[in-house]
Amino acid sequence: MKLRGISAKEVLRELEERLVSDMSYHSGRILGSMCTLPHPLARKIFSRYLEKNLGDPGLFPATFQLEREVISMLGELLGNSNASGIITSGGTEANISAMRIARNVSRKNGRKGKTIIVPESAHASFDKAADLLDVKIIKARLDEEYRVDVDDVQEKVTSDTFAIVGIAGTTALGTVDPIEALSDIAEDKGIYLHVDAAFGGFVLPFLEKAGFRVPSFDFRNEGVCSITVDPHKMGMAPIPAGGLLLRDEKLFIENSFEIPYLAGGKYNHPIILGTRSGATVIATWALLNHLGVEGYTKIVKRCMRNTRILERGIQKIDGLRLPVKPTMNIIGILSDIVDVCKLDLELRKKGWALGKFPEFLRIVVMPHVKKRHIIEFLSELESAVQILLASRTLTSSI
Ligand code: 0PR
Repeated sequence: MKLRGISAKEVLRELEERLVSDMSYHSGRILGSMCTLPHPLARKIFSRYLEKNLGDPGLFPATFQLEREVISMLGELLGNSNASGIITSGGTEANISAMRIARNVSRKNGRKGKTIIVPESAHASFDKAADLLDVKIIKARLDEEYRVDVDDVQEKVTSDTFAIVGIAGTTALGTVDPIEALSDIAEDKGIYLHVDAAFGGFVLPFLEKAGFRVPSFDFRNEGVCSITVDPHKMGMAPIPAGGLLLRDEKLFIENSFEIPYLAGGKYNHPIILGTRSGATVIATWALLNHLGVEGYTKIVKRCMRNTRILERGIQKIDGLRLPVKPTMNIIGILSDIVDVCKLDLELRKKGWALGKFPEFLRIVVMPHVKKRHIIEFLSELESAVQILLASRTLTSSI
């Protein structure tokens, strides 16, 4: 650290220079991210209320009230306006907290609480949860549509199982697990069911409103105990804004940590963080009110239109195919003739940043990805495939 600070102007100038190598959503070249440019209104509000700390909500009772309202709006969106919940730092914290609550519930009921069953497609946050809670994670097979195989889940359930996880919008392909069937298993065996709708929670309800056929995934399934839903993904809220909704408020209260000495008065922390952003909550409240169901439906419809353009474009390129028809604005790219790792490298050379999974590449058609970016991408994707095919022919002819 410098002994004597430099002027604010110099700092800003230096930052501008130093940060040029960061990618920008404006470029349209970030194709593999579930985050996007925050909505302009959210950006404005976020910077106005930076000091609000919901780790000590007694000091900020009005912000705390807005959080209750956000939770109630999200609950209503996800089939239960009485849901309880909290805005978290992201989907990871929400998923870890849900697994902790599930483990505690099972112990309270005199069960062993040793194992969770998640789909093979589950986000890494469940591996983190298992590690932190020191429990075993068992991964259930996927079917040919990349959804969890319910029979495999059923077979893997034992008396040690304390939670089952279903995903509504998988990280890799945006597929939705058969939550109804998982809910039946959970109810039948008395096991906690958590739904990770970190991404899909801000997409599926609006797709439904737009007339798309959407599988049932929310609290309307009786076995669903909690849902992760992240405003900082398709909700267009500033980072950090995840969300954890619980069907039963009692579970929140019973599993929180009492902090008696707070300046605002005693409060029970139900999640991992202590000090946490109130600005993000206020910004989320503002967006839910400003955009409303109609505004979000418009955004989701636009993303889906672009997804279809991308889908058709990929299908026209020889040698490429989709692993599965997109359920939402996430697309996989698979190839039987070129190595997708090499394809990814080729695209990276041209400045495109996609997600890379072992078998396929992933594109998330977020609001910052416009039609013109997709058209440009498709043309460079086709040339990248041709370059790889040409180099393959060259190698095999030597
Ligand atoms: N659940 C699901 C289904 C997710 O896809 C993710 C993150 C999480 C939970 C965890 O959410 P947080 O990252 O908020 O804790 N999915 C994205 C992914 O892994 C996260 C991400 C976002 C990665 C932007 C890259 C990026 O540029 O793809």
